[in-house]
Amino acid sequence: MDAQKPLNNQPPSPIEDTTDNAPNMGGGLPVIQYWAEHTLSPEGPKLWQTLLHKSACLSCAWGTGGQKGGFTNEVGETLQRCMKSVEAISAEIQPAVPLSVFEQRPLSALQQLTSLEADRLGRLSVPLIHRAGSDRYERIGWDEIYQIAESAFRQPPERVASYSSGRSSNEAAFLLQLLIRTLGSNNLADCSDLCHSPSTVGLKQMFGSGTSMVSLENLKKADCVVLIGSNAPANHPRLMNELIQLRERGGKVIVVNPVVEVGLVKFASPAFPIKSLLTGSEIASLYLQLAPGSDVALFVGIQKALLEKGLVREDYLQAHTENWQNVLEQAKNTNWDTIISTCGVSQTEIEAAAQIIGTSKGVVFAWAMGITQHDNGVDNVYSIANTALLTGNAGKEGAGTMPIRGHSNVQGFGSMGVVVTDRLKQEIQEALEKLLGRSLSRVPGYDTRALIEAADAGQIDTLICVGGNLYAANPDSTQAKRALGKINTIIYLATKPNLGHFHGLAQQTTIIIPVFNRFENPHKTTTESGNNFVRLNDEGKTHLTNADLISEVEFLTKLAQRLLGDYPVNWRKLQDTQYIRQLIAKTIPGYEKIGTIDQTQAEFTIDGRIFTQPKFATPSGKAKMFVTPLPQLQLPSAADFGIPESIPSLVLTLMTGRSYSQHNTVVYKPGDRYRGMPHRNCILMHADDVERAGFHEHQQVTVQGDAGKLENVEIILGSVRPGSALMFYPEVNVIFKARIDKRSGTPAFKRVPVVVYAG
Ligand SMILES: Nc1nc2c(c(=O)[nH]1)N[C@H]1C(S)=C(S)[C@@H](COP(=O)(O)OP(=O)(O)OC[C@H]3O[C@@H](n4cnc5c(=O)[nH]c(N)nc54)[C@H](O)[C@@H]3O)O[C@H]1N2
Ligand SMILES: Nc1nc2c(c(=O)[nH]1)N[C@H]1C(S)=C(S)[C@@H](COP(=O)(O)OP(=O)(O)OC[C@H]3O[C@@H](n4cnc5c(=O)[nH]c(N)nc54)[C@H](O)[C@@H]3O)O[C@H]1N2
Ligand code: SF4
Ligand SMILES: [Mo]
Repeated sequence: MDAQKPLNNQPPSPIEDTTDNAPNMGGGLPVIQYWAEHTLSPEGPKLWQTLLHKSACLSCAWGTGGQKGGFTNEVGETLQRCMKSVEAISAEIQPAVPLSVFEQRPLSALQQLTSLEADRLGRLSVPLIHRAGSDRYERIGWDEIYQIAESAFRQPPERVASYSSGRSSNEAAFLLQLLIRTLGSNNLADCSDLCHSPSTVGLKQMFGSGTSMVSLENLKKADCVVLIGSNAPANHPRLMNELIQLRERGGKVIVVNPVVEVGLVKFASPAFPIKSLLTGSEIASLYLQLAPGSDVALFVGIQKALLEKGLVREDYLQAHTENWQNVLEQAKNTNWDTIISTCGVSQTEIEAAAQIIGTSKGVVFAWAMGITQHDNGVDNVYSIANTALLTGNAGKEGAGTMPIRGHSNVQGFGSMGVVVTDRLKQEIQEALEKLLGRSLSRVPGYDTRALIEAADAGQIDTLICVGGNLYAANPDSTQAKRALGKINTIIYLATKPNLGHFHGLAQQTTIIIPVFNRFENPHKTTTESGNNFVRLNDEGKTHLTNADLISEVEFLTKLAQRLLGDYPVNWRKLQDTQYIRQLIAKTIPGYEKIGTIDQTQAEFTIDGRIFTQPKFATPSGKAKMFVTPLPQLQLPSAADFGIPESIPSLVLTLMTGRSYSQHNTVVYKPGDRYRGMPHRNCILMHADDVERAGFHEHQQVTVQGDAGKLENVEIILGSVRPGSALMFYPEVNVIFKARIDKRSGTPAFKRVPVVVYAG
């Protein structure tokens, strides 16, 4: 089916969309214009220097860059840096925030800043402290920092915690978990808890390995990609090159998304100036615009269609999987009406998808937040992987399951063991116990949501945040602020100021420690891409003059040494990061080659992750399949939100996510031109819904969830599925609490019930 033709009962594709000035394809000349503006500007030389620096791109986990040069991917193809990389670097090469900003502005003034304004203050360049009773941050010296930090961490282990975000290195991540675990705590919350945790949990149970089983090399051999719940044109732009090339070699792309993202219909890639840049390349061969949260129903439908068409590979299932009979039973017994009414996609379209999947030679199933950020996130992952297995598309070249990871080193953090107890690999646990000469604590530990709840209950004394923005990344910003405010001491390690530093203040002491970023660290570091490829990042230097920065590795080792002396390692020696790499080689399965990377400079694919044979890392070697109950997607009524019938209103399923120009909680530009949303306080709605409620485009409405409301929100018409809407985080996080997926701890950011009303 043609993606550009309107689908059954569905809104027209954005090609016909009349939204003011919205482009009719992703990428294209605006990207080149952005490149040109930035690389030719006064910051240009520094920007080029950084782009050419041998280190992995800061932005997403696609993992461009590294030893083969700043523009190279892991199979050696050049011209692979996208403008998101430039965006991220531009933010890091800003001048320092003048000290006067902190000395002269009370926190009440800094709290008025938007995310964009906070980021534009510049780079953090000196350590700062906020003491209870004071109305502002002030400069602090290192001796006092270490004294405060040391006494803050000398608390009962269950009352100390860390949070981390995947921009830092493997080396910092390894040290962080070693420090926290040696102290006897398992409270290692990480941004992945809010992100791909359902993928890790689900895939680990099914295949014995929680990451992508597809290498970039293998993706290039696929003839079909099913791209589910991902806005790759904005968030993983280099993946688009792979999709363009796949279409060119005759392959098919099936997109599954409640929003028709313009760049998934057509994308103009600067990497192919002649064939793609001006006219754009068609991406989706089939666009399935399902209801948010209904992916399990869609995939059970695809399984049913496969069964009915005789396209299920029973020989494969028999030989290489467990529990397949029950999965097939479920597909057989779930009737079409239930499937269609749940996901809202027609049987014809589901059958068309099944036909493509069942007859392609190699299918890669790739997904992002549209799949994981649901209260049945793990089921979503199972249902996709079940579909891969039913068609024999796991454990062979050019096929498999591929979670598209977020932050540039978020996967490295997981590999290094920055996870709560029940998600820690057995091998790492054993290696750490050997190193420590004792057992690790078996207390479960707090993941990110549990950490906020524990803090809110007054159960946390000390928190160290290695990057990130714990305050703004969480649902229910009011609760997040209150919870952080009950912690005695919070230590933030950060490169740039963000909302969390101003709103996430501890009860007694908040310290901000300015750190080097990846291309400035005085030592080599490593990172791991979402494709399981380990990058080596060269040492560098900062452009900041008179700055008092520290590396994350130096701070963590010094703190650890004060707290633990020489136990269980000589922490001071670890300031030379090659010793950390040697320790990693001995502790982390698949990472053996990192032990010699300083000598060989050889970047490598982690062993045991890429499956090109149907022999998986489970005890039996077989993939384990799981039955996936269909979700119940009822919405509350307006009355449940306390809105009387007399007020025109509409209850919708709100998806919350990123605009085109933001990196997570950090906004680079207010609008999203590809979705025609001119500023942050917009709601993207379908014309039918707007008409049904008696609203009109550009009207200002109130959007209310179960934790608060946003007023004067402008209605923008767009190609969202009727009954659903889209808004941007972090601003929207103030209005909802979010249900949590019990198995992974991940909040349902993509299915937030809200009521929209006039006034
Ligand atoms: N430029 C840039 N790059 C980034 C980031 C960034 O903020 N900016 N963030 C990084 C991080 S940490 C992450 S996790 C990734 C995020 O990358 P994505 O996952 O692509 O980002 P989101 O904006 O969360 O949007 C996901 C998509 O899911 C769709 N969706 C929503 N609900 C559903 C659903 O129920 N089912 C399906 N099938 N689809 C749904 C939305 O319409 C949207 O297109 O990007 C990484 N890269
Ligand atoms: N409503 C809603 N909420 C969401 C999501 C959603 O889709 N919808 N997505 C969730 C997802 S997928 C994620 S991953 C989280 C993101 O949550 P986080 O990872 O906690 O947030 P970021 O905005 O990525 O953190 C940005 C900050 O990291 C710091 N930083 C940058 N580089 C470095 C570095 O090299 N070292 C150190 N120490 N600090 C550095 C800077 O100070 C910067 O301000 O948000 C989650 N929240
Ligand atoms: S795709 Fe991701 S890793 Fe590659 S250059 Fe763009 S932002 Fe960086
Ligand atoms: Mo993420």
